[in-house]
Amino acid sequence: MPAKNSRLYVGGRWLDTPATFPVEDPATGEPIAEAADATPEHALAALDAAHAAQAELAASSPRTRSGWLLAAFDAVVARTEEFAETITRETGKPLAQSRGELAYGAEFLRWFAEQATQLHGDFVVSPDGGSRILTTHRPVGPALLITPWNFPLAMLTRKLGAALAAGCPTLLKPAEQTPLTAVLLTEVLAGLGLPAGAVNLLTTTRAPELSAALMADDRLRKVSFTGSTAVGSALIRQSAQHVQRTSMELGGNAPFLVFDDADLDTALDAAMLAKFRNGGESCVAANRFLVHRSIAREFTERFTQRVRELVPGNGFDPSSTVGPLIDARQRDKVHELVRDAVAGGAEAVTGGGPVAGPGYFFEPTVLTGVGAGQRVLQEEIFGPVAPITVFDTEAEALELANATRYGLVAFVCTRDVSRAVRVAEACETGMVGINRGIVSEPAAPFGGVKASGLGREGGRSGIGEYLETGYFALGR
Ligand code: TXE
Repeated sequence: MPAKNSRLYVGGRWLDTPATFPVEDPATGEPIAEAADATPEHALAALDAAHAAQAELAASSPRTRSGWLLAAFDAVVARTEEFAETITRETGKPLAQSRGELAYGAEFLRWFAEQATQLHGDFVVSPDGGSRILTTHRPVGPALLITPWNFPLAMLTRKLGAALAAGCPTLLKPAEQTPLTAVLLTEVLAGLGLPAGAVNLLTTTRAPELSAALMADDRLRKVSFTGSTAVGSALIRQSAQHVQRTSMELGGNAPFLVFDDADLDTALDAAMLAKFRNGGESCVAANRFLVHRSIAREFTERFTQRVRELVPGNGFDPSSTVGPLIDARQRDKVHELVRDAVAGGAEAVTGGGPVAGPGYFFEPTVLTGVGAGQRVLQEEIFGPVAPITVFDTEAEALELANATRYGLVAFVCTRDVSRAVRVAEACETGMVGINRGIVSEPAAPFGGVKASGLGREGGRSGIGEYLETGYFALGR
């Protein structure tokens, strides 16, 4: 695939910038394209355009917004291979997983197309019978959508679909590692006849400056962010000045609990998916495996065998099952966590270090004997590393599962339905996967509690993140 240089998209026009930045192929470390490097001035021009588009979007009919999103869904799906290749090019993930991301990401456009026409309010008679309350919805206003590099298409469509369905103009700020998928999506959207300013694209290396400039302007009404908890907290603080709405999908530290009555084949399939899909670079990746002592040996042996069969390699090679980490910084972070665990007495029963050669590959790794306080159990690993800890009782398993500041997802493997319900309810997380390794889908209200975030993306509540609820009070 030829390298493709990128431009900004502001107010319905493509813009070149004097400054550009290189986009790297993480499988080789080689540059593959130059992306436009937006300045705060570009960002404010995009906000002008979004603000100008607000009235037209707010006045558009639900059917019109639904039509745009359905057209976007069709156009994205029609270009599946181009999207999948672009995703693999800039993230390194195996092509089959990029196609999977495309299918998943596109579904948010279709889901929110349907949601746009399903907005209902309430009609309430006050308890004393003296008034009638009719609830209303209106779009929050221009929304800044800041996305990470691990799912460069799906993280955008999950936000964009909801924002456009609600009638909010958008400013897309993709991660600097993965601007090219965002450019391709914007090209698709640019051909659909949306009002100029409804979608603006700001690729940049200057995310902190751009978002600070935008949030200092009270015409920006919403920030939806997916990324690290540190940046999410900083954005929440910045949003205080103009009381802008925020949605935050932040880090995770998912426990994966395997009880002694679990079906081990099911648990192993779920474990492989929960840990190694996307090379572990996912906020819903299993971060800690908690296994009942009576099955720990068998689980560990069979899991380790499956992990040894994984093939790290270039995503364009059909035999590869695990891609590289996104950049040297992420690879070094994962390596540091593994080194720290091993120094603290853990054993790497397979893997344990970077793969020699070009690119940012890390060996699929299983760690046993990890002490409770170690960093690898406290921090989000974001890589193909699976620490296994043994427990004796359900109460101990739950205590370990909840001993984290994060609360995005937990996984529970058991054949006992009562236990599944009991444990799922006791997990301090937004989501629980029961006998499965994946929880994300457009119909589900994705999101976390504690330091994992605020708000929900997808499901019936996803669109509400972009709507203000009001009411008309009628006397009689
Ligand atoms: O995230 P950042 P990084 C976690 C994961 C990973 C760690 C660091 O543990 O190892 O975070 O990754 C933009 N104002 N997750 O450094 O910096 C940035 O340009 C406004 C979990 O890549 O949070 C990018 O678009 N924006 C996660 C986005 O924020 C800022 C996904 C994410 O980058 C900004 C990614 C600022 N001050 C990482 N600083 C998940 N929840 O899935 C950065 N950005």
